[in-house]
Amino acid sequence: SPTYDVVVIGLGGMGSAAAHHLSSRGVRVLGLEKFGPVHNRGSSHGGSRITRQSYFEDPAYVPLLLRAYELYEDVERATGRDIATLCGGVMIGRPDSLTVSGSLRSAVQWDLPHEMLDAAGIRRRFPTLAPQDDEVGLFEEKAGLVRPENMVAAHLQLATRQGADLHFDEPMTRWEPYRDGVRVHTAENTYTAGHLVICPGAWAPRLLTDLGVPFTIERQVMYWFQPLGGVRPFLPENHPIYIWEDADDVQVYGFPSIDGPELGAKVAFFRKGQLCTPETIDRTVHEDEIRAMADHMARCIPDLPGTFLKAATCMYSNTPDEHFVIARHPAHPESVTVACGFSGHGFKFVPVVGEILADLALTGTTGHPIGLFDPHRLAAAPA
Ligand code: PYC
Repeated sequence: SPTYDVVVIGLGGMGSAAAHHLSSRGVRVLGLEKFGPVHNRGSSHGGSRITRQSYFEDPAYVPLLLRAYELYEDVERATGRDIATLCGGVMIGRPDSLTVSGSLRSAVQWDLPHEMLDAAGIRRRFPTLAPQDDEVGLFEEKAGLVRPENMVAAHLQLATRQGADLHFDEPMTRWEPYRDGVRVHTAENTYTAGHLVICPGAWAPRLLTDLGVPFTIERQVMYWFQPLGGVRPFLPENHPIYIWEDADDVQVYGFPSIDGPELGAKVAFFRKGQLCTPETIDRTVHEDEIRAMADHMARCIPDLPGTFLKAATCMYSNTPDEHFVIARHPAHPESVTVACGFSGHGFKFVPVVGEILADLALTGTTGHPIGLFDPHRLAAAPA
């Protein structure tokens, strides 16, 4: 059977970056993906993902973001693809909301450039935004968006250029320990390798049954609206990305108009989707969902929900604490590395996760600070 140093399972955001970083270090890499290249069946599609550094989830993410930003530029330079647009971003809510207070905590702890705006300041700076009088915003000029399809395509292109074998429409059916490494089976072939890197996305509950992490897979909907009066005020030179938390802790996030006037601008709820599986997800977006989003946005960006244009679904793979899992697999520490549970906020980290996975697969350790992502924190307590 064909032999590799490392087999990477899943060539979405994380797996494509792992294939790139591993092959850039001269090892023989096989990537296996159950769908085609740059597909829209998982969590790495939809044209845009937020990127930001004043990270409300935890200041421990900040050094990884600083490295991710460097790598966006490397990938852009190496492929000529448009990866990141740093149009600025504003995190809005009451001062004690997680979105605002958590962002401020990271900004202060890491001395990141930022500006606090009161409601009048937000309205003055960004006339499309209509905050309540008791809402404030943390503005970060280095926030913006990354383009998921371009990022995945770029990493696949670089991995191929560096000699990786990437097989699409070839799902892994099972794997087993074999000699000092692993044996990986597909319907077409059996491969042996020294190490396996599993980047399962929403397929984590099925592919990582022995990890001990109770993942929940959540259906999410992205909406595109044509703003009243057209996209001009929504172009990236005029409009930031935003995450906006209301008094009921509901967060929405949205983007400037980046894909041409006919595609308007994209907005989505952050979390609160229905539980699903990749096999059973309802990919139809229903009238009542569209109305709920239009009504919500009418209160904060009144011009945005002019005309509904289109919607698409994707999936979050949540861990109980919404922090990632990136580690050697506790049950197979010599032969398997995992990256999963990105909980709806992982895509911006794609290039640095690729670098970390290459470190872990090849040396068992990394210089990046990944203590927060240890799966042992989530192991079920003994009964
Ligand atoms: O990763 O910044 C993020 C994000 C916001 C909403 C969904 N993901």
